[in-house]
Amino acid sequence: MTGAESLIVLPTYNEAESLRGVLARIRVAVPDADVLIVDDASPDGTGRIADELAAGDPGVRVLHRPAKDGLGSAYLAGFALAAAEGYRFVVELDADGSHDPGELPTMIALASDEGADLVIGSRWVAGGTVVNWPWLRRAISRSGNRYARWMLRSRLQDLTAGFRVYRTAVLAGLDGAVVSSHGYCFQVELAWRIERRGRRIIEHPIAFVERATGRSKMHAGIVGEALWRVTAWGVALRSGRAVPGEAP
Ligand SMILES: Nc1nc2c(ncn2[C@@H]2O[C@H](COP(=O)(O)OP(=O)(O)OP(=O)(O)O)[C@@H](O)[C@H]2O)c(=O)[nH]1
Ligand SMILES: [Mg+2]
Repeated sequence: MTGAESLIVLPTYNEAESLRGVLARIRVAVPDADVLIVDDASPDGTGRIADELAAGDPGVRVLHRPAKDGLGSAYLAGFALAAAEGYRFVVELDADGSHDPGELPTMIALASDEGADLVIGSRWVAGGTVVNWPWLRRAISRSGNRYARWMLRSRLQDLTAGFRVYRTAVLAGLDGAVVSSHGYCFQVELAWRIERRGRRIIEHPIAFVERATGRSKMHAGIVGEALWRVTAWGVALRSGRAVPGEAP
């Protein structure tokens, strides 16, 4: 801990080719922020690279977990550390180069100066875009977001986005007992629960760039998880039953 206000959590699983470049871009964009790499024993040696990077930079730490346990739980571990150490803001950022750290000064300012509790780097608001995605991927993201928005009665355009700045205090109580999804659905669930608590959310337009190296961990199971959970929550909302994880 260096007295920084922001902790950037970088989950990694087999990102050996991109991690150095992403960290270098973070250092240029937000030199004052601290970084926590959460690596799940990546077979490609990402964890070793992370240790090397941390050895040369007092603002970088690595949390090694023994096995792949999903994006959601990696972030929850990072959020817990941010809360325990008193960081004001905690940042979600993919380690595959899809998210431009150059947006972070603006996104953090929206939280610290404009009072947003959550800033979402959004592809689907005016000014946002996706670079190098095939039409199918684009269609899944767009229609999935439209469905979730309608089902969950949300006003957010990009519920699945993984580039975010949270005021650490808004995450209090949103731990593994409440937020139980893993892939995309983790992002949907967290944004939606924060929205339902009446917190201030700003969607900041970003250009999302498809990863140039490594392999996506997206698969049909992740889309399936999101579909059935969003549907179940939407049904609970409409039937007047308590939403799982919320007090009736
Ligand atoms: N620690 C950890 N990191 C993960 C895990 N699964 C994915 N990640 C990381 O989470 C980030 C997002 O994962 P991606 O594979 O890019 O998935 P995605 O962004 O949803 O999908 P694409 O858009 O296809 O790239 C990347 O930095 C991954 O390395 C996991 O189980 N554990
Ligand atoms: Mg990605």
